[in-house]
Amino acid sequence: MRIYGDRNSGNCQKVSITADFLKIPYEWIDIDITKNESRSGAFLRKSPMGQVPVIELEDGRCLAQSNAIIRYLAAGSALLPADPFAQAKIDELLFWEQYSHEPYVATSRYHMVYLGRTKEQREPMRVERGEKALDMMETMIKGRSWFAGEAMSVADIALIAYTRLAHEGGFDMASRPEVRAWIARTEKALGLPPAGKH
Ligand SMILES: N[C@@H](CCC(=O)N[C@@H](CS)C(=O)NCC(=O)O)C(=O)O
Repeated sequence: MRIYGDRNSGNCQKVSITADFLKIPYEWIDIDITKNESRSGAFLRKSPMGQVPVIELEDGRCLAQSNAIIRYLAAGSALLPADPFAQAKIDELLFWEQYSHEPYVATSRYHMVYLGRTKEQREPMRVERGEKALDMMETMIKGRSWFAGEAMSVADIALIAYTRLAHEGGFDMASRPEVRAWIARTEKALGLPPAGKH
């Protein structure tokens, strides 16, 4: 399998974290999004969506969208239980992450890390909604170890990717002790070095 990605992108990190945890071998192909490499003709033939991550299987089939990819990689493993309702509860969080979290937390980070904006130059609407998403996580994880079910799942991987990097987007996690404890727990379970200030 090949993973086309940008190492600094949380969406791409979801894929390498899942593959590493499940010991799925892969070749990593760097795509520099700042040079529009995901919009080249060769890349668009793999995925017309023109974004990373994309995986390419040995038979040439390609799959885009980080959460679709990690769900595919995790099929049959402990990260994705077989029970349909348990899977749907995981999907609930994967969709929520993409609609209510990533566009605000990840994009604010993108503006600061990739575009070099200051914290003050972030878009107020994204900051407000990002803060709301992080508060929602604090509520959801209270009294639980993992976001879905009784064990770590792909939902935790999808959510940790940008949450552990939220400080790089100007978000202060001090008022979210439950989320900080979950980040530490999940990083440990995944064998990840701590991402830092949370
Ligand atoms: N919903 C997509 C989002 C992918 C995405 O936004 N990728 C960014 C990097 S994090 C990208 O490729 N940006 C370059 C571009 O859009 O040209 C996913 O979860 O994979």
